[in-house]
Amino acid sequence: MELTFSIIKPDAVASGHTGAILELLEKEGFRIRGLRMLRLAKAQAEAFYEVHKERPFYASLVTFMTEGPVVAMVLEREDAVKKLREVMGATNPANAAEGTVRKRFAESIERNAIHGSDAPETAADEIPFFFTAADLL
Ligand code: FUP
Repeated sequence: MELTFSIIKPDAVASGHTGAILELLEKEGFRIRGLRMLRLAKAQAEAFYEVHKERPFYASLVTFMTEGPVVAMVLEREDAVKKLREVMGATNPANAAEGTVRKRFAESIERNAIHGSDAPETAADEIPFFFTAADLL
């Protein structure tokens, strides 16, 4: 079993899609090991997306990620990282496959409903941003 990290982003929480996304993830075989609703502080969003610091969309992405509550979660499944990326769909919802979270719920390449770690090493870095070992049940 593998762990991955995911965030239901402010667009999807505000539009009332939290429940539908959690249901889709559970139906795809993910077990929810940790779950928290929170509003990111600017410094938290900046740190979380530090890898994109030099990209032209960084400031706008940070503003978006702090505009309202998000739902952060730790998910467990066989091949969790790769499977979550499949279930999320392409970064740009215009390119996302039918049935994926982004095809169903994303508004744009920026307001794209969900984050998922892109590698097991990334998940190991991202999980401790929001969860301690004792939080994972
Ligand atoms: P992903 O892993 O699919 O979330 O995509 P990336 O790591 O490439 O990008 C992280 C986030 O940056 C995306 F979810 C949305 C945002 N982004 C933009 O706003 N514009 C872009 O051109 C690319 C990414």
